[in-house]
Amino acid sequence: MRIGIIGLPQSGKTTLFQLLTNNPSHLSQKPSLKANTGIARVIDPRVTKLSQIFSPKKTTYAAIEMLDTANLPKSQNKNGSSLLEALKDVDAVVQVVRAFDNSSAARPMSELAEIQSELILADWGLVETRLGRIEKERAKGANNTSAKETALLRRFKETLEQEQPLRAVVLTEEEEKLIRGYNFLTRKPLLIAVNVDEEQMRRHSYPQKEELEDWAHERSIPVILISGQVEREISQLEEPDRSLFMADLGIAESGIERLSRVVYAHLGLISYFTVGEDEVRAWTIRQGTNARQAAGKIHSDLERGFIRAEVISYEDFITAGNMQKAKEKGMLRLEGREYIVQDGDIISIRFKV
Ligand SMILES: Nc1nc2c(ncn2[C@@H]2O[C@H](COP(=O)(O)OP(=O)(O)O)[C@@H](O)[C@H]2O)c(=O)[nH]1
Ligand SMILES: [Mg+2]
Repeated sequence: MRIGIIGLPQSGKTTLFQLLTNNPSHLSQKPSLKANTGIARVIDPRVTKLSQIFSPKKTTYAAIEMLDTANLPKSQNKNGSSLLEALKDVDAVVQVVRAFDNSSAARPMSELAEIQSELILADWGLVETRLGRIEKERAKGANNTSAKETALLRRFKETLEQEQPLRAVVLTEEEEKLIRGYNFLTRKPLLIAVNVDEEQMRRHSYPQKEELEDWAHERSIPVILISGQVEREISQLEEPDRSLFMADLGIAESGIERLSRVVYAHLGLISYFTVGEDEVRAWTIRQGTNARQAAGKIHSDLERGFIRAEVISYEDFITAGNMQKAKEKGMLRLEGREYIVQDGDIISIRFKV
């Protein structure tokens, strides 16, 4: 899982990136021209709780690879190729927009629209180049792009020329396969993180809020409020001060937790857990994954030699208190390879190789 953070210079991308990846390096005051990648732990309170119960040697939270895109100079960015290159293999895009005010008045909706137009332009450039190449090939009598693909690219071109993202185009599974290799930016799932200050967080309000929310709602794009400044303070506090500060702001979880939760929901991802004295660990899978495929996440041997999965839901386990009691209460189920793994399942795989 790889997520690209985009946004205008000074919107708070690097701040968010460093908070997510726990990067202790000095938070830069200057716009950076280079891209950074790092690993963000998915803070799941269930993993924390399981770790308290099992006291394992190792606790492993799920991880998301984050990419902090550089502030590309406009000249380099004209045809969008650098942006395309940078975001080619991300699974989703988070756009940070600045609502907090430092020098000039913040205009988050305008920022959002500006960057989204750039993405549309980048995809348009890609389609245009590809169609041009197809034309050339055709002129030479050596056309090896299918009529279906060509028609689809033309349809995409029209969509983009109407300033619509490719996400708006409904595709069949076959069409989806045809264009997978292009990695179009405006087909990737998008999330918006509005970077607010403490006061805006408290009031749940910021400039252009209604406009931005309507825009996002029409497109089924999630919007989350985040505050670089507040997150920094939260991350530096110890319990119980941390909880008190968050309660005072009227928030139940940190922006980092909120962001991971929304990313998971929006991308159709869930977690299952493995537990024991050695390790308590979260595994990320797509909704609808069966037990055998889920076992393959851990090791291919477990998928190949899969016999059964011993399953208990997180809630049942917490109710029971420990595995022995859960067993006595008949809460542990034996499931076959076709069992669809549920979010929060605690699983032990029986296998033979
Ligand atoms: N007041 C305030 N300043 C912030 C917040 N988030 C980031 N900043 C500051 O805004 C500036 C730009 O942030 P940065 O993360 O470098 O933006 P980038 O150019 O998008 O990577 C830095 O000086 C940050 O310290 C916030 O929530 N509130
Ligand atoms: Mg930056």
